[in-house]
Amino acid sequence: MVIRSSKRTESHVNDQSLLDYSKGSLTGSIAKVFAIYLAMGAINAPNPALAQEFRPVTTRAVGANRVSSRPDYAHLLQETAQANGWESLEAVDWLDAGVSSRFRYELRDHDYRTPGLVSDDALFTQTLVYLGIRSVVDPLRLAGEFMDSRRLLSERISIPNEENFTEVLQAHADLYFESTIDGEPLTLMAGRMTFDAVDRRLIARNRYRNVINSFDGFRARLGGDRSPWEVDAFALRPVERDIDDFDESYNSSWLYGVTGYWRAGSPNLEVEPYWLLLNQEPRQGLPLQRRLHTFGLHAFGQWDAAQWDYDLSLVGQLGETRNLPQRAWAAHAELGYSWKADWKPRLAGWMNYASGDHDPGDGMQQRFDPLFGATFAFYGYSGYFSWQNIMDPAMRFSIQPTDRLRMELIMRAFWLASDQDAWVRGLRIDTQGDSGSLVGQELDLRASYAVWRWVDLEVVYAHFFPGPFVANTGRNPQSSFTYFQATLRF
Ligand SMILES: [Ca+2]
Ligand SMILES: [Ca+2]
Repeated sequence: MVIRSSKRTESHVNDQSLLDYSKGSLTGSIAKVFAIYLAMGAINAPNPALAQEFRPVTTRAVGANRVSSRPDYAHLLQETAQANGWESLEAVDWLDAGVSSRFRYELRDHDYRTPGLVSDDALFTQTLVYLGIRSVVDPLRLAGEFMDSRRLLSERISIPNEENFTEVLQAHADLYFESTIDGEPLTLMAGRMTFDAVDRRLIARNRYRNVINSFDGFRARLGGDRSPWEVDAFALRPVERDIDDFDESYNSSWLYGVTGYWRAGSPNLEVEPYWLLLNQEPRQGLPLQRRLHTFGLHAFGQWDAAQWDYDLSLVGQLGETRNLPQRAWAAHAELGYSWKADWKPRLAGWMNYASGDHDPGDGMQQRFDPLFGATFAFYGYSGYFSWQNIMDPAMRFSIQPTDRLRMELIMRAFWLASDQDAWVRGLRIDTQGDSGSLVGQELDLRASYAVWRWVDLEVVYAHFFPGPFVANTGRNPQSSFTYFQATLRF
């Protein structure tokens, strides 16, 4: 990963210098342009394949890099065999396989997500097994993923986001065509699937959360992760989680979407427009009615030899929730600077905004709905916030002292976007708006270490400092959250 990103920077610098050369040469003689062009060609000549390969940059915003289909712990068995010297398996070039086993011990002191501000500890386990078959009966491909998520040592009531026993997380059949329009691949998928869309703020394959979102239905992808452009369209039923029984989806709830990815402007500008429609009819067990159009634009890029980076997201939402008309919006704006030093230091500042309900009596819902988005890295490790009714500026400093070690420090502050609407995850509201809007501040620390190729260790500490809104609406002790995590991959 590290090697790849530094390669990207290098090739980008080369592209830029090529550009500068040709720009400067426009004012000079044609012969000079031609000579430089020949010289560049000669330099690139030893490895034309590398020079031609398009490697768009990915965003540096925390948590916003998507995994579009196969989970990151799964690999082509041939590659795994070569890396480990398993000669008997080196010919297996048609099977993707992987096992991930994660153990996380969590300590919570005054958990604001519970009415009694419970202090508790828990051990979370998550086992994932992935198998994918490709290029045996092409264009037909098959993929399946098993998930087992458990919570031990805790006396709190069971939560479907934390526990789900022996579940089918993915099971889909694909038709894969290597080269279609403009030479781009086309993938038609049907079945149960997980994936990240755009910047993961509205549809995500969860990384921190012990139980992962999945969907049943159809998806068509034209283009791949490194294509200059890609269109991804889907019609899916969100899977409803059941701790003991098999999860199911229902015809009363459908999520439709079209997302576009334009990467030709890499590294300076990549643009991702999208439209999503969630149509959820009330039914027993899930009484919430929602019919929401969510549309937006995500843009990111780097400049100045990749030292500066930015990430912008702007989203509108129209429709209805609980039969009330809904008008809401949300945004994220981030700017980062990376120093050219061995420790790869980066300093970033950002603002998250999501509208809240202005007035409980105006017959309209203005609180943004984050759909199926991730929250952990975006809005604080404590898990007290999501992309609804917040104004959340943050500063982050990160370093990478070695290829294996990453450390970060994030300072965040949270205001209610509307002081008449709820601190949603804190389960508190003052509909009069007399309790102020500053909910509090959070300090997040994280260190992760790759012990060797099979094992990752991670430590997180988060401290929450409650503000006036918390003091004016009930008990207001400081709160902390710590975890130790080990992930084993095979
Ligand atoms: Ca289940
Ligand atoms: Ca309202």
